[in-house]
Amino acid sequence: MFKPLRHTGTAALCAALIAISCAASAADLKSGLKIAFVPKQINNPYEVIADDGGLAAIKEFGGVGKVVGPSDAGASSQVQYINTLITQRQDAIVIAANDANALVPYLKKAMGQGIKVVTFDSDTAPEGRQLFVNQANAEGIGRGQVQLVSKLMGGEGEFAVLSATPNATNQNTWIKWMQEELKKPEYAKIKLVKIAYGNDDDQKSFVETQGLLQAYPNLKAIVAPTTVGIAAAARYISSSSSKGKVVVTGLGTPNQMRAFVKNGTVKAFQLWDPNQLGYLAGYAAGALASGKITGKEGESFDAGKLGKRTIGPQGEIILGPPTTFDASNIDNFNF
Ligand code: RAM
Repeated sequence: MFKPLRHTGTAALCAALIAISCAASAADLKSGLKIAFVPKQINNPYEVIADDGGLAAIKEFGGVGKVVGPSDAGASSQVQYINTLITQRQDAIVIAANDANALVPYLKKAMGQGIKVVTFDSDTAPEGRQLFVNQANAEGIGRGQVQLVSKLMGGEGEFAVLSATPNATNQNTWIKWMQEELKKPEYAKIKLVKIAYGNDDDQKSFVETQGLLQAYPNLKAIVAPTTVGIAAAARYISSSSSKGKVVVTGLGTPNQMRAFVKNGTVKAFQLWDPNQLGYLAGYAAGALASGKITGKEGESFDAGKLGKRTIGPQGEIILGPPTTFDASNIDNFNF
């Protein structure tokens, strides 16, 4: 009896050792890399999930990760954090940019000192970073939002967009693609009447929702391509006389939207897994700071549980297509 037991123990130990060495050699990154995540704002639940994914990736490859950033989604508020990270000689900065251009000089300064810069979620102009880890194809997100709202509105009526900040690179790009999609003849009876900005601030987004309903009495839908905006709009509408009359859709986290789907305020919305977005960005930063990649199109790197990923045009890496959530599948998701 002793022998087989000892045998099993050895086998288990070998398996464990193989697992450890495989994990270490999978990405084969430098150990002890200092990588800092700078979200759009630290108190946004979406950004928190993404940052946690980044920290998990950094831990996997033996780096030292941290998250620093402002409590408002402003570009000037991010500058002081970038400057401090430069002084601290981080190996990489992973940032969700609150403006496409305003941060570029500071990020250029970081790169000039050998710090690798990765944008994720919201990009800068390409000269401000070496890589952009995008949640999904921007054109697909924008067109997809119009396709979804059109379906929910029955193909006709007025709708408004409740966005994040006026300078948010990601929302502005998605809105541009929404407007492009709206040019198609099948949307001839749909009209985008207003783009409002809730600044990814819950209270402001709530008040903007109220303002839209007052200003546009015939409004049939609000599309909020921001997790903060959609949750605030749904909360306002769920306890107003517009419930059941005005469609609320956009991009939201299943955990924030679940109650509104269950109470009938929201029929369907979309998103990707923010944790995977941060995780992918963490690995991209690790690969860059280890000299495995330089940011050129066609280079590949190991992204842990997400497998091998390849850099596309203009240093962009795409996580994957979004998911549409509704009453039939929302309980399969927990983020
Ligand atoms: C908000 C932020 C973020 C965006 C999501 C969908 O949390 O604006 O940048 O990607 O919504």
